[in-house]
Amino acid sequence: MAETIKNFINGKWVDAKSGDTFETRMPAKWNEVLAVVAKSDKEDVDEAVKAAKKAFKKWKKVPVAKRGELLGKVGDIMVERKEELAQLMAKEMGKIISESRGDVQEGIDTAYYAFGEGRRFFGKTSPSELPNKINMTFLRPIGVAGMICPWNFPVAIPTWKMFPALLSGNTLVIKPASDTPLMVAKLFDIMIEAGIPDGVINLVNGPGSAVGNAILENPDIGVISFTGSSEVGKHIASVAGQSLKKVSLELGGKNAQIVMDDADIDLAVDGALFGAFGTAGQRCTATSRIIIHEAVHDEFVEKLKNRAEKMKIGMPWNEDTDLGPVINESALKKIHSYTEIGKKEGATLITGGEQYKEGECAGGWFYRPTIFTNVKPFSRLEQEEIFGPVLSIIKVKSFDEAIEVINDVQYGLSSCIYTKNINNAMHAVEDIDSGITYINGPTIGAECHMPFGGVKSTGNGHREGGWTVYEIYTEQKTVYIDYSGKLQKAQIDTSIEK
Ligand code: UN1
Repeated sequence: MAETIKNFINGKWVDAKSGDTFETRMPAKWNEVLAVVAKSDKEDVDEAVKAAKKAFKKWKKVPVAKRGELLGKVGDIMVERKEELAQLMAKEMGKIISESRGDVQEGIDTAYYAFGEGRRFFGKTSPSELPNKINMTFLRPIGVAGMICPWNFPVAIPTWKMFPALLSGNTLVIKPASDTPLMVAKLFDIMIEAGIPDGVINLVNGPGSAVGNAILENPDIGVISFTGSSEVGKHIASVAGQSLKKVSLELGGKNAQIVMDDADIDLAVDGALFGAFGTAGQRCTATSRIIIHEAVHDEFVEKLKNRAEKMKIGMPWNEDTDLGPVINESALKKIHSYTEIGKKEGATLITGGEQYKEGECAGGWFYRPTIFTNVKPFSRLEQEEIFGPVLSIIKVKSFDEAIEVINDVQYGLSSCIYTKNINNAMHAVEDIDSGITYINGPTIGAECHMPFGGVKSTGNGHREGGWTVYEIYTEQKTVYIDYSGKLQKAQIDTSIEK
């Protein structure tokens, strides 16, 4: 039986005003309809924003420690329901079950981090340049936050956006990805159960063209958070710029793993397999390129190919499955188009390169783990984000050449280097143009309490995660307190009393 997913506006589950709906299906079994979802448009968004704007007046007055306690409770309920959420995610998004559990865990971690922040929502104090005067800052919420979410982390990413926004005292309107509305609806059930007041959290389902754009254009939304492609990110920044909204963008990646001649090759192969084929390559942080020293190229490639070919492709909810489906047919077609592009560009396809249709996998969108060698820098295969289980291997002669190749792309999210040489490792930290660099670990696996984001076309300078996400959802208030009892003029009263 398909679930029905409504919108949640002003404390009530409601249909889209138009009464329209759309269906979601399982990536692993496309014949099965999983949910019938409210298909909303501008009218629904505007009503949600109205409710959020009204609720903001009260919510911002709830002490931040109390808001934190509510989010702690959200975390507790998520712990209780972790397995149920993970099983549902494997169905809805197709993520293999161990990684689905990890996705929910990342949401739990984010809730508990916000809980802690509720007791240390610090401003700064500073002495004044004048006597008998002190200066300080406070953090204030912005107002209504608009959130537009991707499907690849159906729990973690919505929590990265919602929990810090709520802790900071904002109310919100969120649009889940059209492929994964069920997980966000379940998160809403949990937040309602925890006692988040009516109007504070609002959920509007529907296509980006209608719901997303209505969020961008609504004048009462003060801050927008978006995770998705760089192309859509540019559109968002330009529309939201018209009303001077604050915008936080987490966009594309073309992440690479460098493997040096002194690396532990088995460890580097482990990292590449997890980084490239974990979540079927559908992470912003996925390893899309291996940049490898020629001295260890052949050994690495042989080991990687063997391991990739042994990966068990299957239903994502089975414990022994290594690789699940990709999200939908158009994703599969896009991924396959890069196999064709790679062949035309003269790269060597050593394994994969086709849809996997054996047994019950025939009913879903499965793609074999795909590896190309002899990939040339500046080819499309090497430059463009694919968002699937396709890995390009580029041979280099030196560390310096590896750094040049890794940086010669428009993106800069994650990166890693496998080496035993501390000097190489530290030069990589300094010289790779990316927001994240791992030493002797894969490009995926960011932890919720650390800043997350990238440079160049990967974003616009904000960082989700950690303490930095709170900068997105707050404004600074600077306060000067003069206890001299007389008019003191900054910049003018400069003499020192003798
Ligand atoms: C993403 O793909 O946008 O670092 C997020 C990781 C995960 C988060 C990825 N913790 O791979």
